[in-house]
Amino acid sequence: SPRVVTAGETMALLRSEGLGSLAHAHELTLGIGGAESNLAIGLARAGLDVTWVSRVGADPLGERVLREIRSEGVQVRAAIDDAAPTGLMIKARPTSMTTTVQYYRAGSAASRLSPADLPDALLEAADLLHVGGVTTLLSPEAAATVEDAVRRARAAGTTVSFDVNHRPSLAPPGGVRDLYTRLAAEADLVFGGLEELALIAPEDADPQDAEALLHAVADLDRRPGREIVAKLGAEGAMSLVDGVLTRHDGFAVPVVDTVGAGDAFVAGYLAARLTGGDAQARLLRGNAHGAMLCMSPGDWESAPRPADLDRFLRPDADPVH
Ligand code: KDG
Repeated sequence: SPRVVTAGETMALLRSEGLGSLAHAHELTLGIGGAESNLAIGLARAGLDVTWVSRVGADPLGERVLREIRSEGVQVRAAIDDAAPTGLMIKARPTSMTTTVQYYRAGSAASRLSPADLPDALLEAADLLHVGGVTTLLSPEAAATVEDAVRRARAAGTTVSFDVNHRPSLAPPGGVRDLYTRLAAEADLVFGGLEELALIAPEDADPQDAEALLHAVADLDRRPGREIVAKLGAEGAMSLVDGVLTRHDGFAVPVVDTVGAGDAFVAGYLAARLTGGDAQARLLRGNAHGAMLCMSPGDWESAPRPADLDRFLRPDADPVH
């Protein structure tokens, strides 16, 4: 099956199950989360061959991160860094309608990701490299790692996928427009929400106009076959490929937690693309993976296997299997 490589930070994740401020929570549940490993797990469950590159601290949380990701069938190429800790993230639900995320990741092991962490020949042998904006915000070295990975992949003819996946709270004072625009121009696939696409479109672009944004991002580099995909949340998604616009409505589901849905969308989209699905099939599968992720609290745990996806898409079919 096609080989995918991705790189990024995965943190230990503490989540309060109850409602209310962390100032009064008594219990937290321990898990893990990270945009690129969320995606890698989604692809592994879809049956694809996927490698995740990272760095964790020489600590029990790092051990937890690596064990969980490995146990999902993702190939892990992670350095264990004894000079920096594994990052941490805390998710709380102050009210039934709000989720907050707090990071303890400055100076983390993964923020020390460097171009030398990308194993020789790995990108060259892959079919697709996936990177995201958040990694570029961890440190200048992590940003250089992403740029180097993209350069190496392109030189080898490996398809490059870029999810803008911006985190305003981590953005440097100088802004991100130049770096994101450069990565988007080099990428064969670009994913983003409307506000994220507006970050890489010309500054006068209307952030409400999905179609105009898709065209603006496509115009960053006009080589044929580039796919620009707008993630529209509950509304579904829209793609522009060689001037052809395709749209697919989202699935209406009861939402528990949207964190991780964007990563699940990209995993579904890429899984369909790598297994020969057309533009409609890619958007449909992206939407389905995203919707399924929203129905339970974890950032990746409800990523579907093919049988789960089948049951979701055909809820009236015989449940016995
Ligand atoms: O996209 C989901 C992610 O937000 C989460 O799992 C952790 O990578 C993460 C981040 O930086 O927020």
